Amino acid sequence: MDIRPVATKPFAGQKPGTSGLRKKVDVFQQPHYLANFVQSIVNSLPRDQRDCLVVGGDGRYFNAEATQIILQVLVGNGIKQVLVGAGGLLSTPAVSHLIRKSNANGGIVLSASHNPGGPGKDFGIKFNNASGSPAPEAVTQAIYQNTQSISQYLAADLPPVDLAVGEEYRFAETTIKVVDSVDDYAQLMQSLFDFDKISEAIQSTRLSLCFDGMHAVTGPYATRIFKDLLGLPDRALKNCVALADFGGGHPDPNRVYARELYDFMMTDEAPELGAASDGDGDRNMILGRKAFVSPSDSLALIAQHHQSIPQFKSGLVGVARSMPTSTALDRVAQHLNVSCYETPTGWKFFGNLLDEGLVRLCGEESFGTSGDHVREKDGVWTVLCWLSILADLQRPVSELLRQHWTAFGRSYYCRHDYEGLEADKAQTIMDQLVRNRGSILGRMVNGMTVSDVNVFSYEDPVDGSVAHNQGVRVQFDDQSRVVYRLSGTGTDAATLRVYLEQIERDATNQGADAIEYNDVLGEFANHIAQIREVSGLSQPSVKT
Ligand code: VG1
Ligand code: CO
Repeated sequence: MDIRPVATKPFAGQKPGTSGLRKKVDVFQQPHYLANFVQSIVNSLPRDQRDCLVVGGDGRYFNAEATQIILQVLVGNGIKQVLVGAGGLLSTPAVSHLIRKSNANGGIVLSASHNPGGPGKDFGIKFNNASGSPAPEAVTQAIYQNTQSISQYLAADLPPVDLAVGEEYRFAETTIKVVDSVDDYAQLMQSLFDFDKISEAIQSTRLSLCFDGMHAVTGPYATRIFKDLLGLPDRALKNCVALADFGGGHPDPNRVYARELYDFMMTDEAPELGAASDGDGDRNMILGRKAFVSPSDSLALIAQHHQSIPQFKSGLVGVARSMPTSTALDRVAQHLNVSCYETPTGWKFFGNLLDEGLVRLCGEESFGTSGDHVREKDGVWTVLCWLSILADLQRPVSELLRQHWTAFGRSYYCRHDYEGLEADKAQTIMDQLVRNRGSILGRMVNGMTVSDVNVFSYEDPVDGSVAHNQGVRVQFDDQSRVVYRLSGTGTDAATLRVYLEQIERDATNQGADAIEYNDVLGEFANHIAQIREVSGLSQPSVKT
């Protein structure tokens, strides 16, 4: 077997976004494109941090071929050990755990998360550091710089590597070990939750679940954990066979794309809990019987009832949410007397807070929640949190929600996405908002007055790094707000995200639909940002 330097040239635009490098599959399929990026990851690692790397992906189209290319480059570079999930499959939280458990120097995740997969669809790659966290900006920047000056990569002429569980190979300086995709993660979950208690509630029919795997990577995880270990019946699991094109669907667990589950949960026959996960297993949607739990509320309720979750029995210490996520968490944190951090969008910003032990629970409005057991958001873990809460409190989800709103007020929350914008127009909208600050201040809607317009910057309290330009906030005198930011995960045109939050403290007004409740504010948001004038879009493409 030869190891040879391969001459190459930089590709423009290999710049990681909110969560890694995401492009159309055919972009990744170009000769050298993926190898260049992987070599740049290796180059960004100090020489003494090239001992062990984890590799795994969500199984989408091109996952198998990409895994072989990555192995060629890692062997070419003499990485001492590579741990790869069977069939090249690992959920994103499972990669994070495996990195931590095996003291690896980092890991490579192949995923475009909730974006569709298949020919002509999306693919992605990201690097996680030794603590299992998505690489911080300084590292992604170094990787990007490298891609822009690369002239060669090292590749080994490997035969096709059969990624059957238990296989172990030795090529040149490298040992490749193929690990079961689910084992380690399932063991971690068993160590964090009281499986006996949940299982007992299920057997006594006090607790039931319907989980939709959306034909994505969580299928095998859900089957092992919910069916084999907790004893839920087959009918509790829907779409749990992982497919390369996610069954043609959009593996995004929200009311639009997990419609079937949502509709079922709104019927009298629904189980106590409904849940879905995304392409790579880090997102989750939580539903009760006839109750949708917004991701921001799910985070706040997990914090409120953390005593029902064994992992958090010793207390939360601190919690964190991304800036656009609703302030429901802040009110619970205040009540619990723990600190609450506000970070930019993207899980990488939670890494330092978790590593320092400043926070134990984090979440984002985009259907992401997790704790200090890994450094990624974690879909199946969130479902186990809810099963623990329900097994312990024995109250329906709808009642827990109502009780939360009565005690803390309800953040009526929703997000309007304007998709398919030309990049310069999207930027114009953002720039104008800041420029027109003076004329936006003092404007009124729904009896609320705009009291501030500002651009969010974040200084990391641990390493002092600063992230500028993380979205524009329009704040009202009653703590309601509108946030604008541009998506960093798309693969073609720009998406403008408009986040709407209104806080209702009157318990008699807390039963409305959040999307309808925010429609007037959404129109106001379109108007003050001149979205219609600049882009021609008078309505958002998606409301979630
Ligand atoms: C979106 C979400 C963000 C999330 C990111 C990755 O980013 O808004 O909260 O962290 O996706 O999630 P953006 O830049 O498009 O708004 V996943 O499940 O794709 O790893
Ligand atoms: Co995801």
